[in-house]
Amino acid sequence: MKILVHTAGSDSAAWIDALNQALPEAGIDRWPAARAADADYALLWKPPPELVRDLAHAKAIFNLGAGVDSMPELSALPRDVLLVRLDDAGMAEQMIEYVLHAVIRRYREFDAYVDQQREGLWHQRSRLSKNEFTVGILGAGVLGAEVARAFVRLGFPVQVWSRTPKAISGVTSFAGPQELDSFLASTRVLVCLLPLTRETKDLLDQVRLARLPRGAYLVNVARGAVVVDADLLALIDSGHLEGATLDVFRDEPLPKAHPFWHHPRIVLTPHVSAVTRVEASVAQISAKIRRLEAGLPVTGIVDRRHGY
Ligand code: NDP
Ligand code: OXD
Repeated sequence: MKILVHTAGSDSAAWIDALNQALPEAGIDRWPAARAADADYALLWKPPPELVRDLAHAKAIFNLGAGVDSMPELSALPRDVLLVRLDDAGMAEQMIEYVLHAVIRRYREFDAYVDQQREGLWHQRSRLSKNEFTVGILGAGVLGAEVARAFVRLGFPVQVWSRTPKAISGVTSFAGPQELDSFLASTRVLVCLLPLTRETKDLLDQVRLARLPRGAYLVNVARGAVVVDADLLALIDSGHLEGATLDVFRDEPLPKAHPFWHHPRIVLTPHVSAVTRVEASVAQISAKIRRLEAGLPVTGIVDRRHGY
């Protein structure tokens, strides 16, 4: 069995070592040193189009992340080459930590207390009501559902919006474009965990963001292009939105001149909310390769009609 690895410039040695340990019977090589056309399986992150085109005879391509938006030529890939994304693989726990921090920082008004400290001001602010602090999560898949459960455990009202309805204990489900407006109108902190697809690109524009109640807050940990930057900035500057925590951007690294960098109401991080972990990912992928070799089904297959 031949396995090809391409990690888009980041060091592939750790991946190759972990794969050699997990699948000692396989031949593991880097692209372009090895030919893509000979590979049975490929582990890829941000591959160039010519690499994907040459994998027409592979059994499966494993995307080294949850989002497949950077996988080029999805439509050109033959239907019988499975495209498999990472299911959690250690990312849900990281995502929960990040989003809990961002939401609780806002809910418990830590930034206001930092300002008060700078002014030498001892003032106990009246507590915001948790019952009115509804956390609305766009996307209730592998990561969104886990983040929703974490907020339920802390006693927040939680609602999710997805393509198909969900039954998650303690969570109100909204589904489809027809229910988006009512979901937004009843959300106090909006957490975006949607994949970037034809349908979700630019979804959070002026009209959608303005449906959020005055004082709402945005946490985007999915993909930058789901949000229209200028519309977000205009709504924060007009006072309709309180601010945003952003981990992902339309262009990454975020260009130096982008107004997000120095905006007083925006907290940003460089795409770190949930990073791919080599060991957990190789354990998941190697178990899936063994299942596929045994003719068994695997989870995490990307539905190319929907693009995620
Ligand atoms: P999943 O595919 O498991 O979940 C996607 C969710 O989005 C599903 O609930 C799906 O609905 C919903 N959805 C997709 N399209 C639409 C639509 N048009 N309308 C309404 N709902 C829609 O993905 P994950 O939870 O694993 O990951 C989500 C995203 O998070 C990734 O695609 C990636 O972009 C991002 N990510 C970011 C990371 C970071 O470090 N910043 C790390 C990891 C992931 P349904 O359930 O009905 O199919
Ligand atoms: C992912 C990511 O999609 O790291 O996994 O953004």
